[in-house]
Amino acid sequence: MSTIVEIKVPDIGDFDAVEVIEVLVAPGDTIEAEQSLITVESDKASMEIPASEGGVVKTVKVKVGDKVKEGSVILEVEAAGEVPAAAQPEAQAESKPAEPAPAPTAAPRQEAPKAAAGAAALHTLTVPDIGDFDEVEVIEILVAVGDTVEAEQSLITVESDKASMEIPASEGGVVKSVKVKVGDKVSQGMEIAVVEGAGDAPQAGAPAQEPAAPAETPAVQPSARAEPAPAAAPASAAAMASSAPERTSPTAAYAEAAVPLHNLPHASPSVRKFARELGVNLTQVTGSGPKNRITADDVRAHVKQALATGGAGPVGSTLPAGEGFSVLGWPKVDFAKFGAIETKPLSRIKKISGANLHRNWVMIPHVTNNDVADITELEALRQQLNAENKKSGVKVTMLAFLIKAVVAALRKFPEFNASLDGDNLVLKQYFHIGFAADTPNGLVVPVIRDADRKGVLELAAETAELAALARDGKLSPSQMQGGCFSISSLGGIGGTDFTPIINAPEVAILGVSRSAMQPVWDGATFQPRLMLPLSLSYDHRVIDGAAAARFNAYLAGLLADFRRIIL
Ligand code: CAO
Repeated sequence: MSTIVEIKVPDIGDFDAVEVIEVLVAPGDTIEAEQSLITVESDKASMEIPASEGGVVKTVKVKVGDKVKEGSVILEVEAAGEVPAAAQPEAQAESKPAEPAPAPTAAPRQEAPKAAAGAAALHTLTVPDIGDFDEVEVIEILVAVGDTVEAEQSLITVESDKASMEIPASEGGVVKSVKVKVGDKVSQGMEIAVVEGAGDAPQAGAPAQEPAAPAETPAVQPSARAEPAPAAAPASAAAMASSAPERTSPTAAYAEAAVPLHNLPHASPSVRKFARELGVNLTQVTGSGPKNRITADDVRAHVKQALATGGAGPVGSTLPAGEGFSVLGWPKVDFAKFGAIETKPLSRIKKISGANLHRNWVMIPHVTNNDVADITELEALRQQLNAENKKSGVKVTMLAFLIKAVVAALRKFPEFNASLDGDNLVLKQYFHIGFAADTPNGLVVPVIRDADRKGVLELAAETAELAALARDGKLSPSQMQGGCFSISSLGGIGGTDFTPIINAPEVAILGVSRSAMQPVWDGATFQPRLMLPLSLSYDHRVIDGAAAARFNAYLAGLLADFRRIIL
C-alpha cells in the first residue's frame, strides 16, 4: 500500500525566510532518502536540503525564489509500502535528523600569553564547531597576511559536495599568518590564522608567539558576535558530510558580517562541484539565475562556447583568473544556402599546426620589426657559387645564407636564442634553426641542428634534404624538435612583408619576403640594389623594440657584407 508523505524543511536554525535557489526534483521523479531536493541560500551560505525519506514525487510545493523555513512543505511523495497515513507524523518525525550540530559562530579563542599593557598579543583563530563531520575542503581564503580583520569577518570558505559556508573570525586583529591554503581539509579546532590583537600583549621580552593550547572555555566574545547563532542546520548535516541523517550548522555563514562579501562566484555547491569536475573557472561564467547566480546550464553553455571557439574561450582552468578570453562563438553558417560547396576535412598537419599557431598568436604579444637588407653582392656570390658547383648537385640557396647570418646575430643578441620558463629566461648555448617548409599537407618546421658548426654549402644541402623529407611526409619527430629560432622564407613565392607567428617556446622568428631591385640613394645618386625584406616578429615580453631593431639591422648588415660574419 502506498501513502502520500509531506517532506518538510527540517531544523535549519532559528532564522527563517531562506531563499530557494534551485529545485532539484520534479513530479514523477523517484527519490531516495537523503537525496537533495532543493538548494537554499542566504547571503553567505548555500545548502542542499535532503529528503527525509524516499518515494515517488507527486507534487513539488516550492519554486525558485520562494522563502522557506523549518516546517515549510517542500514536496509530497508517494512512499510505497509505508505505514498508514495516520502514522505519518510520527514516522516523519523519526526520520528527521535528531541531533542538530552546534553553530560555528564563534571559534574558541586560544589563550594568549600573559599580556603586558599596551603591547599586542597573538591569537590563533581556529575552526569552530561545524557539526560532527570533519575534513571539509577549503575552497577560498578570504584574508591575507597584513589584513586587519574584525570579529565575525569571514576568514575562509569551506565546502563539501552539498554545502558551502564561510568561517568567521572569533576575534579581530591584524593577520600575522594564515595556516591553511585552498585545497586543505579542515575540521573543528584546526588553526586558520594567527592575528595580533591590539591591547593584549605578550610577556615582556617574549617574542610574539603563537598560543599553544586552546582555552578551556570560549573567550568572551565581542558583542557583535554575541548574537545567538542558529542552533542547527538540518540540511548541512547530510549536506556537508555524508548521507548520514545528521545536521550541521551553517550558522556562522548566516551571521551578519562586518565586511562585504568577497567575490566568491554565486553558485550552489553542486554547481561548484560540477564546474570543478569540468575544470571551469566560475569567475569567468556569467550567471543567468536570480541575482546572477550561476546555474549548471550556465556552466554547460560556457563549456560549449569554449569548445566552439577552439579552446580559446573562457574555460580558464589552466589560465589564472583574468587571463581568459571571452569571445563570441564561431559563426555557424549554412554556406550551401548561397551556392554549391564541397566539405573537406583539414589535414592532420593543418589541425596540429593550426592549434599551435592559434595558441602562439593568442598567448604571445607579437610585434614585427620590418627592415631591408641589400643583398646585391650576396646574390651575385650565390649565383657564382652555383655556377661553380653545378656538378656537385647542391644548390646554394638564400636560405642557407640566412641561417648562417641568423646564427651570428643570435650570438650577438643571446636573448633571441632563449625561451620563457615562468619568470625565468632560458638562454641556449646551442644553435638549432628551424625553417618553415610548405608541403602539400600543410606547414612543417624542420630543424637544422648545430647550425653554428656548419658551412653554407652544408646548410644548403641539409635544408634541401629536410625540405624534401617534409614534402614527402617523412620527417621524424626528432627532425622537428629542439629549435631555437625559426625562419619562414616566402621569397621564392612573393610578397613584400608579412607577420610570421612565433614558434613557441621560441621568442622570435624571421620572415623573409621576395627580394626586388630598388633604387637606393648612395648620397650622390640612386643605385639599383637588390633589397631583401626582413620581417622579425618577437615576443615583446622578452625582447624590447630597440633590441629587435638592432637585431634586424645587424642581420641586414651581415647580409649586405657577408665578410663581416667572420668578425
Ligand atoms: N627573393 C627572391 N627570390 C627568392 C627568394 C627571395 N627572398 N628566396 C628564394 N628565391 C628564389 C630562389 O632563388 C629560387 O629561384 P631559382 O630557382 O631561380 O634559383 C626560387 O625562389 C625558389 O626557391 P626555393 O623555394 O626552391 O628555395 P628556398 O631556399 O628559397 O626555400 C623552402 C626553401 C623550403 C623554404 C621553400 O621551399 C618553402 O617551403 N617556402 C615556403 C615557406 C613557408 O611556407 N612559409 C610560410 C610559413 S607561415 O605559413
